[in-house]
Amino acid sequence: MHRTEFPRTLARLAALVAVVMVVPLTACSTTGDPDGGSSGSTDSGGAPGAGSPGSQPPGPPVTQGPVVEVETVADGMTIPWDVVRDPDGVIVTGERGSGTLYAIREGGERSTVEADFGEVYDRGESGLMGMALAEDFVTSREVYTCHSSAEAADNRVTAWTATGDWSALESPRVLVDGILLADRGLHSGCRILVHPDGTLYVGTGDAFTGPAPQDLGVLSGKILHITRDGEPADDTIGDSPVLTYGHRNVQGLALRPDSDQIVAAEHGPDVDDEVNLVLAGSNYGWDPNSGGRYDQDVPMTDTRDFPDAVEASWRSGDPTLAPGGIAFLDDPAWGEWDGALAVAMLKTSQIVLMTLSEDGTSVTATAAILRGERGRLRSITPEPGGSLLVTTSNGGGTDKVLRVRPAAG
Ligand SMILES: [Ca+2]
Repeated sequence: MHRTEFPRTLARLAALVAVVMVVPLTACSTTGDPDGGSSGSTDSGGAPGAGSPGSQPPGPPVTQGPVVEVETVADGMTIPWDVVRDPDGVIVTGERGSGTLYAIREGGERSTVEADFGEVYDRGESGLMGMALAEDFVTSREVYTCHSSAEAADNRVTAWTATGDWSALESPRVLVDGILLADRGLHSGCRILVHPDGTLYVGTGDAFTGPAPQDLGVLSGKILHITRDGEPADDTIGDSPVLTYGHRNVQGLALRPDSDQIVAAEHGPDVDDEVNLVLAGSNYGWDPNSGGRYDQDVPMTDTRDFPDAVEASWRSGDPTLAPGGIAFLDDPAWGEWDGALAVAMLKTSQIVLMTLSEDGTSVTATAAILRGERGRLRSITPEPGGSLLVTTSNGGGTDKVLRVRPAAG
C-alpha cells in the first residue's frame, strides 16, 4: 500500500470546507497526542480563544454558548478521570494515576472507596479511567471500571459490587481483559457507556500500535459491545466483542435521548478529531499501519483505502481540539441547546455544544461554554434536572469536579 500527499491534502481541504467552528488556540500539540504523555500539564498562558483575530484560521467565528453557572462539587484532586452519580445523589470519581476512588455526598463530605485494582499502570494516558453504574444499580449496586493493570500489562473492564455506604467496591469480576496497553501508556481509550438494556459499550484506543485498528482479532482501536457478564452482545462482529473498528482513541460515548443513536468522540493525530455515529459492524477508517510501524500521517477516515468507512458526523479540521467525554443535554433549561451533544475538550479547555442532525450524521450548529475558564476538561456526566458533572484535568492536586447548569432566567 502506498500513500501520497495528494489524498491528505484533499482531506485537509475538505476539512477546511466542512469545519463549522474554528477555535483559536494558544498552543498547538506537535506530538500528535493531544492528551499527551504528560497529562498532568496545565494550560498556562491565559484563556484559549484570547488570540488576536489575525491569528484565527479561516471559517466562521465561534459562537458563544448559553450562560452557565458553575459550582465546585469537589476539589484538590489530581486528574479525576470519570465521574458518576448514584440515584441517592452520591458522586463517585477516581484519580487516574493513584487509582484512588472518592465518594462525595451532598454538602461535600468526601470519603475514599476501597477497591483492589492491584497495581495500576499510570504512565501516559493510562491508569484508572472509565467508570459507569449498572442500569439497575439501585438493586444490583453493580459498578464498572476500565483501568490499566501493571501486573497483566493490559487495559481491562471490571464489574464490582459497591457496598451500601460506598466504603468499598467488592467482588471484582473481569468482563474484558487483554485490551492492549502501550509501554508509554498511549491511546488507552477506556470509556464505558451503559445502555438502558443493561449492556456495556467500551471505547478503546489503538495503543499506538499500527496493525491494531484494522485487526479484528485484537480489542484495541475499537468500540466493544458486551453483556454485563462480559459476553459479546448480539450485534458484534463474529463471536468477538468488537462492534466497530478503525478507531484511533475513543474518549467519549453517549446515547442520544429518545433515539437508538450511540455517538462516540475520538482524538485525531494533528488534525481531525471526530464525532462519529456508531453503526454496528462498521469500519471508521483509521489505519496507521505501515509495515507494522505506527504512521500517523494518514487520514482519520481513509475512504480511499476503505471506501465503506463511515465518515465522521463532525471533525475538527486543523488543529485538533482534543475531545474527552461527551454527553447529551436533556433538559428544557438549556433552551435552543436542549438535545445538543456536549463535548469536553482537553487541549482547548472548553465544552463545545453540537446540534446533530436528526439522523446523527452531521452537525448543524456549534457553540462553546466555559472557554478558557477551567483549564483542561475531561469528562461530562448528566444529572437529573439538566446539570452536568464535569471533571477538570490539570494535575498537581488542582483538579475539581464541577457542576455546570444553565443560568436561571
Ligand atoms: Ca474515522
